[in-house]
Amino acid sequence: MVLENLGSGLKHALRKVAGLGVVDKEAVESILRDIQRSLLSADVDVALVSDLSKNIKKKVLEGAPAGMSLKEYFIKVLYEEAVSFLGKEKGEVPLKKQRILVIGLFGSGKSTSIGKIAKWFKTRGLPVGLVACDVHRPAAKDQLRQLGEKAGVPVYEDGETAEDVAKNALKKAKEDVLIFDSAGRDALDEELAKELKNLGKIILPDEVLLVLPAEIGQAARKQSEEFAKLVGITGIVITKLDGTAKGGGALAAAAVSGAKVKFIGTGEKLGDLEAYDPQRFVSKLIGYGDIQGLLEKAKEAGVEKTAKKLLEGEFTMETFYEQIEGMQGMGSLTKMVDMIPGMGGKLPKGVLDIQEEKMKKWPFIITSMTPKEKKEPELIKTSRINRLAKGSGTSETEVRELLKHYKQAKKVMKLTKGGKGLKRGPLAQIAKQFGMKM
Ligand SMILES: Nc1nc2c(ncn2[C@@H]2O[C@H](COP(=O)(O)OP(=O)(O)OP(=O)(O)O)[C@@H](O)[C@H]2O)c(=O)[nH]1
Ligand SMILES: [Mg+2]
Repeated sequence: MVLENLGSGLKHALRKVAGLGVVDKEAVESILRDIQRSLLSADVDVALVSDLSKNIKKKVLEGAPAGMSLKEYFIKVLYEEAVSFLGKEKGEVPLKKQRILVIGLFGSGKSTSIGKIAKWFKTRGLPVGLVACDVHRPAAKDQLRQLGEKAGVPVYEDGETAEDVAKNALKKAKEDVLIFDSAGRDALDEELAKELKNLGKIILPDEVLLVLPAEIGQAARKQSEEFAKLVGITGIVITKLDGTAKGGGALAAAAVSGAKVKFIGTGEKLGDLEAYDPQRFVSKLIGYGDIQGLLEKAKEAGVEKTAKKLLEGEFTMETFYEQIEGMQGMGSLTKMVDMIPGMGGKLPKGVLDIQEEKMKKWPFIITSMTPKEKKEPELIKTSRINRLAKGSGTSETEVRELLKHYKQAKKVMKLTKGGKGLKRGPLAQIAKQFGMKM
């Protein structure tokens, strides 16, 4: 199993969150300690672990956006931070005509990966050719020939030097995707850098993929940065993720090195290769269904955008409108209150019903406003109030009430810009604004 330890560590943490009674500072810290332990045992750099914990803690303690319980938000933050930690973006592999040069130190898995990548492109309908530019080790050409046979693709190997092999192949080969093997070394010394640069000048590769074995853990960062500086790389292949507990460290290190991981190798067979997508990877690692369901719930409410704006301190009638909409999207205000820890059941029923009835008309009033009025509701005075009431089929009193609530909300948001703590966070303030207590 790939990254078994890290996967079970994260799963354990998520289960713990789900089972929490109250999400307070202590609970958050205790769960973060568990996560730190499992990251450190996966050889993740201590500084990265510390940054990750700080990020998660900050986000969770700022409070959940409207429409989400804090527990759900905690899970969402854990998931998103894990994705960003292990790679942020997907390493796109275009399905087009291209030349790929594969480089890396001794035994990192270059040749094996080339066989796998050949199969990967072939299965997707592109003709592939392999070029045996490792001329240092006598058995290297034999190995590549065997890999080519297994993958069902031709191998070009004529020539004494690596440069000659490349030149001959470029003259002869007609395949869309050409993958060039190269010789490994114990270290990235000047000799290797020179050879790879020369090879690069002849091949003019679209991609230079650096192969790193997962067992080097956090050293992946340094190696990737050195290769990037000396010879230039366009992406990384992490191999042998099946055979080490240090894979998490290698992926996290690659993610901060600035180069994207394009493929991961998860075994010795030709099929043991995946185009790397951190989101899919983490989802698989911790159980796809749970996370997806949660994220969809968050999306439905459309609260993410609003929450962000609120946290940035931007507050207009539009933001206010999105808040109201987000709440109605979640069903009803009553339901939302039930989801907020510490709030459920605490309110006399009637209070909420009235608020909800009133709120239902607000979107009509707001949509009758001009863009300028939405941006600066302060402009809305007597004659405009009359117009808005008529335009939205409401009364002037109802328009005034909306404006009053908007003003109060804006005041609260200003006071709590970057609001701290659960009880004073934006969600609590919004709740208070609608007559609820936290
Ligand atoms: N378990 C596992 N083994 C792998 C993986 N990728 C490569 N290997 C093994 O690692 C060893 C070295 O692989 P090669 O492909 O020969 O490595 P190389 O970088 O071409 O080596 P040199 O050409 O000698 O520098 C072989 O025994 C492979 O079977 C992987 O993803 N998982
Ligand atoms: Mg090799």
